[in-house]
Amino acid sequence: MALDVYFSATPNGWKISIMLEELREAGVELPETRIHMVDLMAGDQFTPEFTAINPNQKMPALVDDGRAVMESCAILQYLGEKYPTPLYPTDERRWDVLPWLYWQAANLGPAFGNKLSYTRYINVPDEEKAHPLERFGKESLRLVAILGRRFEKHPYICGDTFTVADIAAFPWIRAYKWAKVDITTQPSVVDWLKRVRARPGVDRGVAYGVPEDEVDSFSKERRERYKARGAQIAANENLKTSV
Ligand SMILES: N[C@@H](CCC(=O)N[C@@H](CS)C(=O)NCC(=O)O)C(=O)O
Repeated sequence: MALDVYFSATPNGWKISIMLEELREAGVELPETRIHMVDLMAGDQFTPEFTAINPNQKMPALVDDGRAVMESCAILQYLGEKYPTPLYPTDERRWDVLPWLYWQAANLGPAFGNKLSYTRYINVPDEEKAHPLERFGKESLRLVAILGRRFEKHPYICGDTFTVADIAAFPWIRAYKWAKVDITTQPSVVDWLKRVRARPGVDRGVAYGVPEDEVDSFSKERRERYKARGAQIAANENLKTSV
């Protein structure tokens, strides 16, 4: 019995590493966990072996004793159900949490991801990307304001307890400078970010795949590498030739 996690050091990857560490922090004894680094620049996500695990050809993915699970938020739900802790209520209260997990997958992730991509990776003249930059920038700020309203009422997205909804949102909100989304317009979101970052499980989770001295601030070389990788993924040459 082992958990095989297919991982890269990106916001969607850190959702899973944070979940593993938060489960450990909550006292769960996980089976042997093997982390397989997915080199997105080398195109590992397009290999037949990886496609058999994740037909959508994206990282992260999980294989648990022969059961493959794709989509980061589905993996959070899978692990939450399999290893019950307050991170994911398995009774009726899961309906306080599940909609916010879907909210992250359908709203926050795509808006921040697109804003980041147009800001840093898509190499076209500024006037050609003015519309998507404005669209995804405004949408990201709208979503940050929604979170801001939540944190006026309680410390975490779904109430007084830290859950998988916080785990899903945290790595994207944490990338706000890289995506150039000014979350400081919502001080309660900045406070939440600090509150979540201070958790020992989160601290260990965000360290996966990154040198110790670059966990909270990437070196210039690493930023350049991410930019090159992002530009390559945004250009999607592999996809163009495979359809
Ligand atoms: N909705 C997916 C998104 C996964 C995703 O976009 N992963 C990116 C890295 S953060 C990826 O694998 N990109 C490679 C590619 O697009 O070729 C999830 O939440 O798991």
